[in-house]
Amino acid sequence: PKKTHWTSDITTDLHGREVTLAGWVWELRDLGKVKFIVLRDREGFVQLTLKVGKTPEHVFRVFSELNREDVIVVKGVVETSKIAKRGVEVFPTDITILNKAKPLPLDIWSETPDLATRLKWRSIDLKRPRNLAVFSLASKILREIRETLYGERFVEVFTPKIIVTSTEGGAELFPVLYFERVAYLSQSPQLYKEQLTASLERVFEIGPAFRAEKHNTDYHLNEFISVDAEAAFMNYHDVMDILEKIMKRVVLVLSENVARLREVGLMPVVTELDKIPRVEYDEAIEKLGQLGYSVKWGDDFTVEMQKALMRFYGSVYFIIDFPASLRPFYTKRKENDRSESYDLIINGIEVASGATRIHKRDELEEEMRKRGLDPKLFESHLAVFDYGMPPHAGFGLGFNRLLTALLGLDNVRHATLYPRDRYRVEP
Ligand code: AMO
Repeated sequence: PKKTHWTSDITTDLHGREVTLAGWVWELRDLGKVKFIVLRDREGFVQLTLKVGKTPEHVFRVFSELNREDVIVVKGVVETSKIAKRGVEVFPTDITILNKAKPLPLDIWSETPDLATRLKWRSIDLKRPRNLAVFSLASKILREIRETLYGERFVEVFTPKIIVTSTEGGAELFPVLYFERVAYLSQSPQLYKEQLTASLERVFEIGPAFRAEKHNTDYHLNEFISVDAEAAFMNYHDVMDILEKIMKRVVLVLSENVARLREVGLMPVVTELDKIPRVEYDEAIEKLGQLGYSVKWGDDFTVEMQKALMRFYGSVYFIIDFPASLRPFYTKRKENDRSESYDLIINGIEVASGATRIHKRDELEEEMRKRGLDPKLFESHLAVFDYGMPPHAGFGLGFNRLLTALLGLDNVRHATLYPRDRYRVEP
């Protein structure tokens, strides 16, 4: 039997229509002559009502066998109702059990067990309405990001995840045995995306990035989804303009979905976004000084500081022109030891970072040496710069962090289907 409708499609407009639904038994209530099944699917819930005299006898027999989380297909007729949630219910004419479920090892109905227990049983935990809302939204946001980038004439690419050189600092690499040699899991598509600007001009990639960060914080994963973009003939302000376009569309999607999100207890950041402030690093230090933080020039900001800056700039802002020493070797310098770089901060969390890049081979080599990196190890990358490398700029946006920040979650693991951290490689 084919699923003709999702629970969210069942509205009063369908009064009198026959539908076929499929999903899971969320709740069973037996009031004698009237019995209720609350059916869940990804999109929400709908009430199925069984009434003596109205509902066929064989449907009652199926009801008596049902447990919560059994998988069922239901054929029935939609009717408007004064008492049912959302003003609509379905009177089943047939129910088929596709699979039985044992009692669940954790409560998904009323309690919220601790995160460790939930992650241990992650597939079951994902049935929780809040998680369904988070990950349905995640997909919608990804679509907006892709659409925006397509609109700006970017092409989507895939670069290798097995690599030989570090891009974001050597200490955070996971080694892998690659036949007779050691290779590493990619920390970022940085070098490939830059190389591709010399041919495809504007590229983006959405894929996993691996970081062997030892510290186990609320905002760090060892594998996260990175949205990387890189464009020839652009500088950092041009790519910030693109991030701004992305953010405007993302915030719009959030506001379209705000009802469902609030229903499951989430407090999304929905602010009017016009121009996202671009705050110079030096100014941020000064403002933090006013608030009593003593930050030395050359220090990075903490989450606490970034949250404090929201007082001046709202919940979404860029910090720009970081000291060059704080940024990776490929970042273009500007005067006074600053760089053409930026971070995007949402709700105090660094969600993206990017820069104009160096496109001259000799400058790039010099920056490598300054950071103790041996240019010889980067020969295959550097060679590309000899044959027509355009000026270019880009960003890397942490998708799990973006969700975390937008939804006001307290841990990035809530925005990750199957988190990988220091103590978790399963499930
Ligand atoms: P960076 O290292 O700042 O820059 O990473 C870019 C963005 O990725 C996210 N992120 C993480 N998310 C979860 N867990 C982690 N361990 C983690 N590390 C990073 C953050 C961060 O802002 N190549 C550059 C980007 C560029 O310049 O284009 C880079 O990787 O949201």
